[in-house]
Amino acid sequence: MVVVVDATENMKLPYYKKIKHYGKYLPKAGITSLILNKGAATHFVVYESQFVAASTFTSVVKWTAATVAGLGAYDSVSGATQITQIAPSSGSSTVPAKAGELLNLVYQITGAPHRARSWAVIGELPEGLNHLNSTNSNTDGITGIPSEPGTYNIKVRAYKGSNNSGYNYTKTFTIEVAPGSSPPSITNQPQSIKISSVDKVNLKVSASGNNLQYQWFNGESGDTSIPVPSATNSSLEVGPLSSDTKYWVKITNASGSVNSNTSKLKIIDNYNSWAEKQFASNPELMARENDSDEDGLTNELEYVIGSSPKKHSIDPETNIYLENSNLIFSFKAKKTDGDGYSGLERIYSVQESNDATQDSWTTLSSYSEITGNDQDVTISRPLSSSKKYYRLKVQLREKS
Ligand SMILES: [Ca+2]
Ligand SMILES: [Ca+2]
Repeated sequence: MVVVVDATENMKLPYYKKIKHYGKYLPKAGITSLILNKGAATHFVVYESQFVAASTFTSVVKWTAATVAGLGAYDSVSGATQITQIAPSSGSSTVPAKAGELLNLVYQITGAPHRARSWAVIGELPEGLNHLNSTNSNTDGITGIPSEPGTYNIKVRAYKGSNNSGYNYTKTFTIEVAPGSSPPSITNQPQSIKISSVDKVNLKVSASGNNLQYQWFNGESGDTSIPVPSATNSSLEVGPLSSDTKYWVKITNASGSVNSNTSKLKIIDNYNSWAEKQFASNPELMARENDSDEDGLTNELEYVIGSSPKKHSIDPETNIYLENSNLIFSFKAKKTDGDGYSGLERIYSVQESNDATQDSWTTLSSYSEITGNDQDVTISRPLSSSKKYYRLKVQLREKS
């Protein structure tokens, strides 16, 4: 059933009215809006403009304007039998639609000597769309809110008889469902993490929205000067990295884009990452307690003090001697440098004891936590009559 309500003539018009005639009334009636809406039944209901203004279907209002503009073209349809799209794209065999937005596809058969008694849709409709399935009407439609973007070819068929019987005429329409109008929104940001210089890590981002495209960049979020080549997925494998590195990802779809937070990868090395590099060709020598160069220093100790685990290490820079009744103790506070020390600093403390037992060591307050920067450190202590022991405590720790 086609119900036509005219703004000026209102109910005086014949209740049944072909949409074909509608264009003729349009200028006179001054109706600016035409809505085809799937109501309680499968009626096309045409509202007047005031009603549209109160409607919550803003997308319908947009559609309405296109329909009115297209009515002129529709009126030029002539004698041969054909099925023509009235809305939303008058006269076209392509039907534009958008995921998440209401589509009202209306088409009409013209030129046929008889009223169409029944209609059919052949082919799979996009999810969310329904066939209005008009009866005794030369106008039929498909309505609903498509959810999946894509291109869908369907046939609509008008039958002379009821229940899809008798002479029929078929028209193919291509429904093109464009991505929805929601710009991407990030649900899970890529994390900032600490890794060692031999690690690989997967940065991941999650976002909502249709047809998302990803591009990762180096640097602070928003800085697009250094795109990461071929980094166009929701995850990005990075590493091994030799220094702190920042990444972020831009996510785009047809409706907009969003920038992720900056993911800061802080490189903090450890014994394993140092040993992996030192013993790349002999991984069986990697154990902490190993002393493959037989200099009496375990691998772990060589790592901490900064000597090579592969050659005999002598230390000409640590000295102890007497000078003018003072005990002089000197050493070089070595900087952390090279593979395996990213993000770490070397800290020295000088300790003394009277008997060298385990709990007897105390740190000399002026020589506590000296950060190694390749500087020479000299300690002068007056000789005492009693026995004194000194030791150098060396640690690696995360740079402050
Ligand atoms: Ca050694
Ligand atoms: Ca060594």
